Amino acid sequence: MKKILVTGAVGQIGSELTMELRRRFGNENVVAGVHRTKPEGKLKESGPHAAVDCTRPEQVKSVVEKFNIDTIFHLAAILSAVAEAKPNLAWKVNIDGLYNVLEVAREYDCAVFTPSSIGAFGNSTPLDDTPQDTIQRPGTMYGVTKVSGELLCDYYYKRFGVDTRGLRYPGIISNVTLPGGGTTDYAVEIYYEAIKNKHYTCNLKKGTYLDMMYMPDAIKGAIDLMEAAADKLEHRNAFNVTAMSFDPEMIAASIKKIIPEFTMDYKVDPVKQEIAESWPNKMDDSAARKEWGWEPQYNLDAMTKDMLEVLTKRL
Ligand code: AKB
Repeated sequence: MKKILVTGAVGQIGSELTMELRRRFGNENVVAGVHRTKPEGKLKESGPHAAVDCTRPEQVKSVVEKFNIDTIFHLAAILSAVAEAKPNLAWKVNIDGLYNVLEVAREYDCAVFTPSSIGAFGNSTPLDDTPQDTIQRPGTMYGVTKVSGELLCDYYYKRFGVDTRGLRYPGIISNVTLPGGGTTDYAVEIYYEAIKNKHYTCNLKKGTYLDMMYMPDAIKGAIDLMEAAADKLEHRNAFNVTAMSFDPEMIAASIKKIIPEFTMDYKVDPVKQEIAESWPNKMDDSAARKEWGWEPQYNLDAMTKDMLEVLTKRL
């Protein structure tokens, strides 16, 4: 990785991944690809940025050419709840956008990281210890695009030799940029509300277990995978990765250890609830551990402590 482009660089993962890549590979070597939202603050000042709408192939191509890019972290995507509301947009961004990126990568010999998700699974997938290789019949547009994306990336590797790699991310919890329109967003919002109001109204039911991960682990995982020895990778594009599994009661209990007066009630969003129930309770990520040394650092209480410290200072 010498010259890197991050699409979706102002998004939840992109805003932090771009800064970490700049820290490791040099500010001038990491281009923040931005679309509607313009970069601000350190993200804008610390390195180059360029307009990249992944649905416009000529724009992707011209940025890759101009900056001599060799690695693309393709993060621009529509998340699960928005994808259910706007399936047409989800297809355009998540599939046509990925196709455009892969075509440019083929032409310019770039490696490509693409996040898949727990959303790539569905009701017929085993919910507990979800195997690396298992049934994938998701019933959401997000899931359809994620499974198709995994297959498309495999195809570009096998057919054209493009160095494609990817992770099946669980819900990502972070404190820099809010997620936009996912089913797991509650696990981020709860910390902000705990600080601001000492109360949170949760939109998923008690007992809804989902895999989750703190942002530093998500970023380290993406970079470690891209730096892993190619000959060790069997599952290039769709590694199960998880750091913890919890339900709303467990995250609330973890917050209560630090803010005892915190309370939570429920107002369930039926769309998000249905999506969440079709996703694994807990994935088996042993293939990632074995093939490239995946090992998360944060469990629920360590993440809660850090989230509350950071957000207390800021809010
Ligand atoms: C979402 O909830 O849509 C995402 C995901 C798990 O892929 N956070």
